[in-house]
Amino acid sequence: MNEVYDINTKDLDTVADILALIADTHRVAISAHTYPDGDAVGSCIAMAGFLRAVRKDVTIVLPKEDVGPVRVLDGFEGIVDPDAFDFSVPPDLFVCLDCADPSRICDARIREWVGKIPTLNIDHHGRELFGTKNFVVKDASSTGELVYDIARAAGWTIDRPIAEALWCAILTDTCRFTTPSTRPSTLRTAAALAEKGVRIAWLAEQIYQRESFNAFDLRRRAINSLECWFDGRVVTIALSTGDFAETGCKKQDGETFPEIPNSLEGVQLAVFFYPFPISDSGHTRISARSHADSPITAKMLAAHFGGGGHEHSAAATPALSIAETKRAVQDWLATVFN
Ligand SMILES: [Mn+2]
Repeated sequence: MNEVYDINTKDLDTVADILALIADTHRVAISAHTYPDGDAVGSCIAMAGFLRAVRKDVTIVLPKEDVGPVRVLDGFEGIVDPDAFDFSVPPDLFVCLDCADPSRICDARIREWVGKIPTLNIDHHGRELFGTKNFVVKDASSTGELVYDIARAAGWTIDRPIAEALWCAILTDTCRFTTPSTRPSTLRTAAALAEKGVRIAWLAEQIYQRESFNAFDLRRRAINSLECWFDGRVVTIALSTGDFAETGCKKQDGETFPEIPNSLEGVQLAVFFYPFPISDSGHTRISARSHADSPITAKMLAAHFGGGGHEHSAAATPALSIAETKRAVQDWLATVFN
């Protein structure tokens, strides 16, 4: 088993517990967080593949239009949008993936299942154990790695589409195997998946080398917005509702933009401000990344503004305009960085 588990075992139900929960069910719904990223979508597709192989009637329920380039995965087409799902017939089991807490679940109607129908919660944020059974490992690289560990312990068969879904989950959540959460176990998992025939170069090209010219225009605006605070220890970028509207871009087009300020020399804390939802200039997303030498981690900043996430990658959404949010963040950081 994964070597990160020994420091997190208190959060873990066993795979035997999980299999017992699954055994009594037939109609399974799988879902994940709002604006599902590569880890959310890949984990859902893999879990669906595993459960279908053991003859469950499985539906993945996710807002498809909010999904970015991982839509190239086999199995994406079969995903059902919440508006097309028949909520009058609840599933026997809800598998909730990559959600720190129920408020992160992508649809209010799905959120209502928690506490009402058997729920399996698999996640690596670790804020809340809201499932009937929980497989929550706070420091794991990705939910995809946890789904792999369950599958391996359960003896489930990994075919190429499942391997590619898990590969994308791990690849994207580790920023291509570079985050501090990337452990030897992560790479062993990746190697095991590669042996199932993952099209590594093709997937990388689809995910990282297919930026539209509109998205590139948005990136250019983000770069132009760059500000250095506190001698460059904090670097920010910001996009407005107008930037998204004028370029015809969606939220997912800016998914990797925190890397823009985060990649500069000497940066300790990088922050990307944008309207959230992108049409609402009254709410601002603070998407933060931090380095080990930062006196304020991304998680501390997010927590101060009512959000959460991982230690060095976290977010919050205060009900403030971008200008107000920037001022509030700068004022709060000044107490530490000045
Ligand atoms: Mn994740």
